Amino acid sequence: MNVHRLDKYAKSLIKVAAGRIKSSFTTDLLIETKSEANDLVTNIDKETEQFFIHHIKRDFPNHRILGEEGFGDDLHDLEGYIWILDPIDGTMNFIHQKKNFAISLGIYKDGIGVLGYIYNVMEDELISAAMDEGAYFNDVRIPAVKKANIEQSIIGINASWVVPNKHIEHEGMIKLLQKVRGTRSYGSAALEISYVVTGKLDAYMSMRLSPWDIAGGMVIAKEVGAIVTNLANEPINLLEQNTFIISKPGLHKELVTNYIRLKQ
Ligand code: 2AM
Ligand code: CA
Repeated sequence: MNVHRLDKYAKSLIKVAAGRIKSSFTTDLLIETKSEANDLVTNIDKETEQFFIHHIKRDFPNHRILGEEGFGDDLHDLEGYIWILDPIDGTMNFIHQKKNFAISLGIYKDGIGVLGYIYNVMEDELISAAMDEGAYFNDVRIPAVKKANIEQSIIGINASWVVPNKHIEHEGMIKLLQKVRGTRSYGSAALEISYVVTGKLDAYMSMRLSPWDIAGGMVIAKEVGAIVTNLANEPINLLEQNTFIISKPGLHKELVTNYIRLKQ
């Protein structure tokens, strides 16, 4: 398999899928809930995933697909080529704001990240990376992330972790808020990861992300020297949900050891 050809193919599929998503704005959205009232999915999430799968299965019949909406394969291992896809990351933003959502895609071979993409559809910003070949913002090479320190950092976190909750000791989050320069929450894990790899955020963390939220971002992170682990400072498992942190160097260890106390 020629990686450059696969890269060109994946990019073109992403751009065509994005065009279809934009065209959908003229039609009524069909909105449903999944695991809970605020876990949303639309007909466009589903149609976009099916669009990818139709083309991948036709052109790469032995590749497998792990997609958020479940139209892909039922995976129990990471052997061979696997496309890990979130057709719309930030579905709530897609519905409410018609912006601030991304197509997130990672292509893995035997569990190793080969190609990664995060496409901010409405801004036409494609962050991409190929293993050992660096990361790009559209066609411009992204430099390695710089070392950060906690006092001067902007951290992506969700406000719900700062009040008592079942996942994390919120006192640690309050302590963090008082220490950092600022916090942000954008409502799309893939976009927040893209902001860390391009230096706009210094770290981003989440209590529960699925493989498709992070698979593309992990390939990109590696190419720019951003650190990715779960919140217990262990490697991510792409076959299950994980807690998650991506950080510039200089921050990661301090965040996971001094501020994050998981409850489970
Ligand atoms: P989604 O829009 O594809 O559902 C919102 O803070 C971020 O968390 C989004 O990237 C969103 O992805 C993701 N997310 C929302 N609910 C989730 C859930 N139940 N499990 C995993 N990720 C979730
Ligand atoms: Ca999604």
